[in-house]
Amino acid sequence: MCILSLIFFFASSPHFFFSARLIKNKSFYYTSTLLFLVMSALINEFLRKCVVKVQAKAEGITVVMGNEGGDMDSIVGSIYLAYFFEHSRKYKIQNPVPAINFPLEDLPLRNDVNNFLKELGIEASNLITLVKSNEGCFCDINTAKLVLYDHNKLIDAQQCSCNNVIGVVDHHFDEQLYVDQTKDLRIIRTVGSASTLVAELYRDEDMTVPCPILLSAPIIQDTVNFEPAQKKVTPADVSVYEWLEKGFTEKIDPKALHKKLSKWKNDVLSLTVEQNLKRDYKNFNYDVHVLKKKLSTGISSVPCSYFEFEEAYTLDGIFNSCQKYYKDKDLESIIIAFAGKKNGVHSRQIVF
Ligand SMILES: [Mn+2]
Repeated sequence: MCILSLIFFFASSPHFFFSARLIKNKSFYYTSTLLFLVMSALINEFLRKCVVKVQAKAEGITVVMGNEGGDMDSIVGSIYLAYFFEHSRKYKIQNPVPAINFPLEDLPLRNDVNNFLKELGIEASNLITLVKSNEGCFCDINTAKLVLYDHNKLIDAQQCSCNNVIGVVDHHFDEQLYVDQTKDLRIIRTVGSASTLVAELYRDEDMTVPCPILLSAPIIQDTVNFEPAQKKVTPADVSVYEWLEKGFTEKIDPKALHKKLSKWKNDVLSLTVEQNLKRDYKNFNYDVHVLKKKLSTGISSVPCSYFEFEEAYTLDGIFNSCQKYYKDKDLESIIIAFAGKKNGVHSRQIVF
């Protein structure tokens, strides 16, 4: 009935007279958008329920937390892992809620995630955040149990909650931390995407994945569309993707999806300099015994060449923003690593 009324809508709109092909494409687009909305409804409902639990300070909340970088893998995978625990027969995890480990207002820095969630009709305003900001629902990890997802070591600022860790699901190098306390839930394997490990859990319990295209996105992203030359993909990523694909309501070309997500992700010149510094940022602390202090260095990776960056923001603009950023973060130095095309040739540049 919805499709019929949509067709009626197009027939009654002035666009109807343009061309039959356009009409066909448009109604197809809206039909698939509708399907996405239906599929994403389960995720939206789950996220809303989680917000209510956190706000009501429900008993024994278990936070499934993504890492500080918060890429597609961390954000999407933590939602699906929490949703999995909510319905799992095997794992008895109390009140699982997903959470991002960065301020929700920084979500637009992840253009690919932000746009894809929008496209699928997922309400990002219902994401729970572990870092206080003006947006979203804040959750205090001091009073919650924790499942670390897409990382297996708490950041320095969260170390005080290390006794709360009850599980780890991750694809990074195993730091061998919290080993005893995570003996019931410790899944650490080197695969292209941590979302592969999440999808495997659904497969093992024969559980339906809501909106499976969303869980496929980080796997496609992290394995560079399963490209062996990139040395990211493993047989497990391929196999679980093939399983997820069976749940798609329409045929998806992973190559086209990868291209679209990457284009969104690398569209950084529409951000401010400060947003670019924050976007892919890592902090390193070095103990310097002679100075009897820690030296703090920040590294920001920017996916364009320095020339494009300077053209967009001017040298003064970049300098001023860097100065402000490193004062705010209390750094001794900041390094910007650029990777982009210079005269058509891929180049890497480092600016101190
Ligand atoms: Mn990851």
